[in-house]
Amino acid sequence: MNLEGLEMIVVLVIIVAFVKALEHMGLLEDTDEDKVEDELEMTTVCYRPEGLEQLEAQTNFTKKELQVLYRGFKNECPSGAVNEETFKQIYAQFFPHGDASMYAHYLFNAFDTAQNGSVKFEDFVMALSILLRGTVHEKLRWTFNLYDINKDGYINKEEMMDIVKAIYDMMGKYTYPVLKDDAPRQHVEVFFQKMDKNKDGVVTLDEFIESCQEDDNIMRSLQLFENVM
Ligand SMILES: *[C@@H]1O[C@H](CO)[C@@H](O)[C@H](O)[C@H]1NC(C)=O
Ligand SMILES: *[C@@H]1O[C@H](CO)[C@@H](O)[C@H](O)[C@H]1NC(C)=O
Ligand SMILES: [Ca+2]
Ligand SMILES: [Ca+2]
Repeated sequence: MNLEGLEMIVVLVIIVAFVKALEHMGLLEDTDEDKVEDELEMTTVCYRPEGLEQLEAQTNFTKKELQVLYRGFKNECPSGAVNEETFKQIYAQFFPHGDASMYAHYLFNAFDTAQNGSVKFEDFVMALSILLRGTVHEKLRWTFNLYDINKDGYINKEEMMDIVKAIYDMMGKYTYPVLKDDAPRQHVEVFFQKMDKNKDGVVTLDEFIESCQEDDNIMRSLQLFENVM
């Protein structure tokens, strides 16, 4: 596998994980509409989602899609909110040969916009709407936010190194045995050569969006999101 291929993994992993998570949540199965409706009505004990109408207006999902998503979400997290541990468990199931805990941690932080350790159904659906149905600009901004671990508006080399290492750990040594020990650092260097236009050592949102839009592979992989649902 060459570095060009690895470049793609960074973007693609999110997609793969999403499709898997959605399948896992039963999203791609047939559901009984009336039953979902009933369950929504009854969910008063622990948690009630904000009006579906409101979410329908805020996201690019139909009411039907939101009902199905809610059902999957509730199966996975009966309390109505996901925590980091849930993310880790879901990812561990899909990357059994590696250690997905760090990647799940970074991904969870990107969903946890309030940064308080819990992701509610509304937050989850908003992020999903951006990733599946948002504009290219919105998808790239979301991805930038995932890589900007300390949320200071810049991606520095340490952050990119942490993300790349987390992806390598998640894939596991057996999946990519040809990778050498310095592969993560090489990958980070290639990433910065491409993205850090003004060579000041950090990648800004503008640099990130501009560079991604110049890259056919990245643009094509973003489009894959659109066919998930
Ligand atoms: C986290 O913040 C959200 C939004 O401010 C809030 O609704 C939720 O209850 C908070 N969760 C925790 C565990 O504090
Ligand atoms: C919904 O889609 C439109 C058009 O692609 C986009 O402008 C908007 O930001 C999207 N909203 C969300 C929440 O995904
Ligand atoms: Ca940063
Ligand atoms: Ca720069």
